[in-house]
Amino acid sequence: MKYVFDIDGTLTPSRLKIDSEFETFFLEWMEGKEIYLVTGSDKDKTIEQVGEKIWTKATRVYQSCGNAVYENGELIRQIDFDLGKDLKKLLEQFLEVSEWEDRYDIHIEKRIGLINFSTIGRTCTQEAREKYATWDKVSGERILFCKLIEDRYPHLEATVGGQISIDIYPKGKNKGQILDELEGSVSFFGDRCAPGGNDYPIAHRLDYERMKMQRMSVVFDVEGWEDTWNYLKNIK
Ligand code: M1P
Repeated sequence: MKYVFDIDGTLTPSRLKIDSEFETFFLEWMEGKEIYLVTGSDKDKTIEQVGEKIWTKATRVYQSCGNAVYENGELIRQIDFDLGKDLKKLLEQFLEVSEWEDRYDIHIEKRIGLINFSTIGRTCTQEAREKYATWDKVSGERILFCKLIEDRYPHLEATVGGQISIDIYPKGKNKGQILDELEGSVSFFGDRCAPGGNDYPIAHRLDYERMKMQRMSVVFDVEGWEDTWNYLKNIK
């Protein structure tokens, strides 16, 4: 069995460090198992969150939704994706029309194979982040922006990942792509498994392949890292 874990909201609170007791448990739990991490985030932020030990102990780490792949701490593969002038203009228009007023820096972040966009800005405080996330649930801003991007650029995909931002990448270059190189049974843990979430492509593909009897799989649609921990206590 291969175990695949999303990070924000699944192994850690969104954009925060892993709980230290859970870290100790998880490091022991990883022993002798094939563990894969997949996140929209980049390497530095992931290490900041789960720590170097978990990051290097994992069999493979898929950063930027699988568009930058690391093994034993080494980058083994990546795809390029440039923010064109036209998309940049559209994202700037989003910043102009958004009704969210409390703004910070870094609205457009270029990562390997992925662009991360946030109205509030990546440097926002934890408190502002929580407020935006609550407002976004009601206003549906991020879902709307994703739809507008996909309608205008059919060759791109935009998904809601964590609390404040959206991830944009070439169509098909989503988390589901990692299954192309993972043969056999897979257990996946993610907190954004509903349509529009960045765990959906992998959860949906696993469900589909299970129904078609092409692969054995279990999808754990978790409500947070505590939920993941509870499931793992029963998996030896
Ligand atoms: O891994 C989930 C998401 O985590 C962050 O989201 P946010 O800052 O919106 O909470 C980002 O790194 C995002 O790219 C990533 O998908």
